[in-house]
Amino acid sequence: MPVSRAQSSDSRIIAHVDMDCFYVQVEQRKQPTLRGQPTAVVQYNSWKGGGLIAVSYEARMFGVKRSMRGSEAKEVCPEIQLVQVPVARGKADLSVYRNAGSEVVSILSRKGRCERASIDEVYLDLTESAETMLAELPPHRLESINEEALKSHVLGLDVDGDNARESVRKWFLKSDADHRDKLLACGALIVSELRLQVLEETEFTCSAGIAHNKMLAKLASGMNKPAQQTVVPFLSVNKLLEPLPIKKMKQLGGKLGTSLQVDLGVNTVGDLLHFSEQKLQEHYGINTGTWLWNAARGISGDEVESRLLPKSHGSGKTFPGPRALKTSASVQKWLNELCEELSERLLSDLEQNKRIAHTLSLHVNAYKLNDSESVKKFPSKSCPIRYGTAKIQEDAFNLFHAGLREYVGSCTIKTKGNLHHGWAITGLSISASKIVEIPSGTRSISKYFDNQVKTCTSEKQSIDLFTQYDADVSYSGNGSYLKFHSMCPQMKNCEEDTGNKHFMPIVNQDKDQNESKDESFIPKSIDEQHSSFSTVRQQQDGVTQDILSLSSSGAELNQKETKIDFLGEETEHGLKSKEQKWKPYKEKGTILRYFGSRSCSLPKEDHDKILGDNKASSSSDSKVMVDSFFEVVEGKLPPKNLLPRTSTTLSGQDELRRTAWSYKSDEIDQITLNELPIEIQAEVRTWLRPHKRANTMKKGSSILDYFLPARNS
Ligand code: TTP
Repeated sequence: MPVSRAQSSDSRIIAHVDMDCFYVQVEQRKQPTLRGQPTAVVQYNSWKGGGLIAVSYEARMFGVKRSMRGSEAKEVCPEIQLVQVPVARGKADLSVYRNAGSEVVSILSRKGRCERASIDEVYLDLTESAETMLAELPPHRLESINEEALKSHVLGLDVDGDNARESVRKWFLKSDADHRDKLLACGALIVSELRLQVLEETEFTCSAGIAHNKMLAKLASGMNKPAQQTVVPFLSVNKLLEPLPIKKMKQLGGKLGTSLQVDLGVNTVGDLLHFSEQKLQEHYGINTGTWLWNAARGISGDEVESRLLPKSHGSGKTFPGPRALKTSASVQKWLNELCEELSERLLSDLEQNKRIAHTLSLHVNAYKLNDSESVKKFPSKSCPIRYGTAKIQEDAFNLFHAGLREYVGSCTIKTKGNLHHGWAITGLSISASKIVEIPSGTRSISKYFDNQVKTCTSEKQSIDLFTQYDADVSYSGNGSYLKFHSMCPQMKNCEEDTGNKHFMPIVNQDKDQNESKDESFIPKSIDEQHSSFSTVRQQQDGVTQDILSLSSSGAELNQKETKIDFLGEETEHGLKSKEQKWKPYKEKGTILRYFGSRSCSLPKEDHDKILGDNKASSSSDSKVMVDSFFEVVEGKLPPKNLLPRTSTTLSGQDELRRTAWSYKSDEIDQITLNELPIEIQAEVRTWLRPHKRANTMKKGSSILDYFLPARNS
């Protein structure tokens, strides 16, 4: 349900920019001979020429539509050029389009707060730039208005048929215009310039809407396409909204819109104006009622979020008709493909943007054989993400089985060999959401040490190490243990499941929006589905259990021990190893040298050599610690004689990791902290501040509950 937000000023200048026939433009840039020709991009599945997913404006003139298949398009437009979407892993590979979208975003973000809303759509908050322009060089003082701006459509403006541009020029130059209109005129000029820059730098055209809020800007951007922009002055809002079919409004395309039509007889936004706020609240609750009342009047307080990167990553595939998946093995095969792609994208997001995702979700479309009347949906499932392809694959498959159990009932899942009983899968989609930036602290600390530790032979390695370290610190169980081991720079090497479970505690976040156009099969509202899986524990200290219950190889894990890593419980082992942990500090004296010693420790070749030689290390303790870090990274256990001496009473890799990479923050000597630059000190203290976490876990709210046998089994 939409939520009414505090209204913000109607003097904001918001733009919505939408690329024109985006995938086609990307393909035309690759093959310039396609420019100006009727062209369409078709899906991977080549049945009947493949389904059209993007259609050029030239092809639209012949009546070609997105709903057609290639062969139908050929019938209405024989000269149409059909380009197949790139393919990888037996499915559409959208990376070229995503990257092209990023190019555009980087240009549009030059003039104001920028929110990437989908693969080819962006919202911009240009209020500040417009105000500056109005104060310094308002449009009426400009010598000329650029041609692109003069092609603007200004809603409500009386245009003189043949001389529309002259009418628009007068609107831009009107010195006694309403303040809001003057700001809009500035916004329109800025957007026209940005669109020209996009064209110049990327060769892509786009269309835009410029208004006082996101809702109106989005409505306007689609009104005049391609390569044009539409301005919505305050006084034209009602004229724009009244005739609009109710389902065309953002957030009213689904159930709520249908309910308005069916229950209240509302077919256009104008119809909605007849209902009082109170009446709407009676029907839909206080928040939604108020939201509807406002929306009908073009009032929306939604802010443009500052986000240049996608909020989630997803990979999906449909299996229509005879291609429906009917065996567990075939589901697993495809899930593996999808997870591999997802994992690669997560890693590149981590490497390029220093961002980590926290929630893995599986969405499935299915039907029951011999039960055509069943309307039960395959439930969507989520769990905390563990990085590494093999782990994501394992968790995704377990989520599938958890969903299947609910969908068909555990009694009917019995399989005989590879044969299933009673279900067919027509769509699979795996997504990663709740993506957060690794807090900037370590990144600037990394930069700091990057400059400081010039003698280091493996500087890059050390920086990576710090970055991962911070990722883990930020979400560690009780906030007082800093850990290095949960994520590793050479994440790819962690993929084989070695029994070293690298857990990612999850954090609560606002609901996400997925990039709905981004995948061949991504259910519309991942978020609704996330929320349907409300029993996923949204608290950090439950993660271990949750994942244990998901992991089919859970036997490899000692739940209690893993918890120690997260919760910082002090076991006998933990206490023993503490002495060892602090030795480098005492010996080296300062945090600076401590970090320096870590970063300068072992280049990878030396490390390999030491392992290869299987010799006891004569290096310092900190060197041993780096050795063990590499072991964890690579999923190998080092020769016993490379283990720190104090850990000989421990066994296995968990002990090794704990010995090497955990220490208690309250033992850090303030004097050593004081040796760091002021800004770094502040950041380090932020890490060290104990995080208070509410105990929000409800009884019966663990993933574990999903894996208990169904009651009726
Ligand atoms: P849209 O912005 O909806 O459409 P478009 O850019 O092709 O055309 P328009 O000029 O009318 O905006 O979608 C952006 C891209 O997303 C589109 O080029 C292809 C892809 N897409 C799909 O793959 N499947 C879909 O169902 C839709 C709607 C889009």
